[in-house]
Amino acid sequence: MKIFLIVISVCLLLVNRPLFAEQDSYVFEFPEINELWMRAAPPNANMLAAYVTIENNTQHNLKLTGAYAPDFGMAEIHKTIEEDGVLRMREQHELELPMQSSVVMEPGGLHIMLMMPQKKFKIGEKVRICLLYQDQAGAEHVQHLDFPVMMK
Ligand SMILES: [Cu+2]
Repeated sequence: MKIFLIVISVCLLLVNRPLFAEQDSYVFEFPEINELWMRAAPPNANMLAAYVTIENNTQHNLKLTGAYAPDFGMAEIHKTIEEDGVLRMREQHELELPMQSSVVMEPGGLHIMLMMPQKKFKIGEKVRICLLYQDQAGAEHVQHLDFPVMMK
C-alpha cells in the first residue's frame, strides 16, 4: 500500500511539472520582420538609412528601444517630421509596439539612421543591424538581422 501511494505521488509530480512550467514561464517571442533594406549611398556618405517593417504578432506588448550596427559608429531610430516647411529628424528613444500591431519604417518617415560607417557597402551586400526591444517585464532582447543593400 505504501509503495502504491509513492508510485501515485511520483506520477502526479511528473504529470504536474510540465503543467506548472507552462503556467509560470514566459517565453519571449520576437516580432516578425519584413521589407528590410538599407539604402545604397555614395561611397563618401557618412550617414545611411535603413528601413524595416516590424510586426508584433505575439500576445505581448513590446517597445523598440534602439538599434545597434557593428559596421557603424552610431545607430539610432529616427522619425522625419515636417516643421514649418522644414524636414527635421527626431530620435525615437522608445517606440511602442503593442501586441498585434506593427511599426513601418520607410523613406520620409521612421528609419534607422546609421552614422560613421566603418566600411563601404555594395549593392546586394548584407549589413548586420540589431534591433533592441524591451518586454513588459523590462527585460532587453536583441534581434540580429541582415539588411540587404538596395537601390530603390
Ligand atoms: Cu535620421
